[in-house]
Amino acid sequence: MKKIVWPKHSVLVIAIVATWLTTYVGYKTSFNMKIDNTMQAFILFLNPLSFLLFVYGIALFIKTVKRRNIYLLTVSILTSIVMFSNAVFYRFFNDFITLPVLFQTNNFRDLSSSVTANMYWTDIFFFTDVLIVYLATRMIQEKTSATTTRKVGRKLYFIMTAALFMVNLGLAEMERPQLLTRSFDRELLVKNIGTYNYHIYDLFIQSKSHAQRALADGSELVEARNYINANYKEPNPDMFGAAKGRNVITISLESLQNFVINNEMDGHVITPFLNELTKDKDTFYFNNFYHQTGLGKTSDSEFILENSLFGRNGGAVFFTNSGNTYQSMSKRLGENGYFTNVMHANNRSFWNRDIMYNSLDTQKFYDVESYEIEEGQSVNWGMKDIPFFEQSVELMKDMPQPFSSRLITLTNHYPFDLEEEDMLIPAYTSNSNALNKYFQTVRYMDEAVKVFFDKLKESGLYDNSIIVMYGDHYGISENHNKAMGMYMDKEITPYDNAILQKVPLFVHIPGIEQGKEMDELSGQMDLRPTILHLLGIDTKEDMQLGADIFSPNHEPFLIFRDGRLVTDKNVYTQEVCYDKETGEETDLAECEPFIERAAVELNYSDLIINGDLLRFKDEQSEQNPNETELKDSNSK
Ligand code: GP9
Ligand code: MN
Repeated sequence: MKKIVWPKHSVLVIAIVATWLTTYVGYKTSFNMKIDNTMQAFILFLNPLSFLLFVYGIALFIKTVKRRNIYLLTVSILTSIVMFSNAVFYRFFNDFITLPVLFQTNNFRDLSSSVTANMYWTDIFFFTDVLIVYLATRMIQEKTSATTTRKVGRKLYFIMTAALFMVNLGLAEMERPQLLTRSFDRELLVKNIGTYNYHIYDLFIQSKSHAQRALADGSELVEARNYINANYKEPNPDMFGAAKGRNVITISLESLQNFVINNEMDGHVITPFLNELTKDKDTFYFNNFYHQTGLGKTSDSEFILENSLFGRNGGAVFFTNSGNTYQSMSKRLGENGYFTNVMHANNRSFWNRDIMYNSLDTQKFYDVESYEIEEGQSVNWGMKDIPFFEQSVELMKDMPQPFSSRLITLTNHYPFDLEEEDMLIPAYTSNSNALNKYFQTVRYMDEAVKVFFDKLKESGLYDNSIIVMYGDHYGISENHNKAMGMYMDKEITPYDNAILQKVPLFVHIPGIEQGKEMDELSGQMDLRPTILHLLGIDTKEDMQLGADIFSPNHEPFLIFRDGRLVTDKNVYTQEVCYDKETGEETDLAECEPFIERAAVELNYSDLIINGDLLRFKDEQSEQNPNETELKDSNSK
């Protein structure tokens, strides 16, 4: 092919502009980033540039044209892969990729159905720049210049790049003060410093947390312990030990949000069985209870339940800190004579469970190998909930008692696929396929829970058990706001999105006859102390951030992993304080003391986990006779 002669560095300039524009168009089409003003719009446009100038600019040091072209092409491919992967990830998690997630290779294999469901053929667009760079390298012949001008030009180029980066940071700092020091919201980071710089920042943060463990000593534990002790809530004497010695069955209800409870879809009741439980005399139904998970989804909810600590801000703590020492609920139960196990018909390695359960002192994991999955018993992510529950009860019959089993359901998982025979209600009609099908899989899960209760009664285990059921996290992400708005007949605001994170909690204690609907504002962090207290196990010395929901002193204060929060009067989200009653924006001062406290609690949780501080706890309690006494009285 005859090449056209263009000025020096044309290919480099073309490559930078091509990737810059592809990135920007990618931002606008594949991510749902809220832009409030022209300055923010400008920062978003500008933010890929400094990074691209820098990486592509390295080509200026490469002497041969051939090598330089290969380098430019490689950069364009890598940046395209970064954008493409983020887009696919975003569709599912509504978030940008953070490094620890990339190391979750096991998960990615299993997640493949979600990943493929989230890959669109239009994603080929992310590689437009690769094509342009390729054509440019083939078609353009550059003029040459003298070595001296080359050197001067190079210097100037990198000075300008650094200057542009500083301008970008300066504008970002004006828009979001203390962005890099305080903010952990990935969307804000990407909006302000760009995807590429964000990934470098993420790398920095992650290595820092590795260093944190190495640097931690027992001293931070004392501070965290003082805070936790000061916030300890005495159990309600009427409830403490109300289920002493009974089996504990916790059920993680996949993606179940509270809005479906006691609600209808086009005249169809969505959760008839659970609705009955809300009025049942043996059930406490919590209608103001929130999930507190982050990127680790189900695994985060398990982590919170076990430890009453938050998961990690980036990635899943089940992966990043599976080697830590924990003081889990399973451990406490084991010390009190319980056979602790988890039942979940999925691969052992998913969410790194096999490794993490060891650290959590879970004695047995009934994974997919423990189940017989016959023809027609599998859908979507794996075994259907009904046969799963049926077989789980069979397995329970052989367990030593008292046992503690956590059953993790699966059918109501995105993308909410179901076979025709299991569709007990029709689909909804909106622009969101996910929401349309969600009602049907929720309805199926409700049926499965009913089957479980019946089987448990038949097995004779029911009377000597308590059943605690909770939604693990949201099922319908903010990407479906439009369809949700149609269903709820209102426009969904960030305030509504926060409120939509409510998941149902049922505490079913056969024979207690005091059950009622409870509206105490509470969350998953409260599960551990609540359950242990019901069993008559003291938690006063435990490093937990949640509190017993039945405690008369339980505080109405709920913190999300990302720093959003809910109190009895306000909701704080996206740096806006809302009046809880009206959903209208209100004075930030109302939220401020809580924002501060939320930061303190999240920080203690992070310190404990990143520093692996609980490994120092036993050493310290040896010097603390109080703790030893408690352990003794518990084991009696
Ligand atoms: C997988 C199941 C679902 O085993 O727990 O995980 P999720 O994607 O909901 O976190
Ligand atoms: Mn889940």
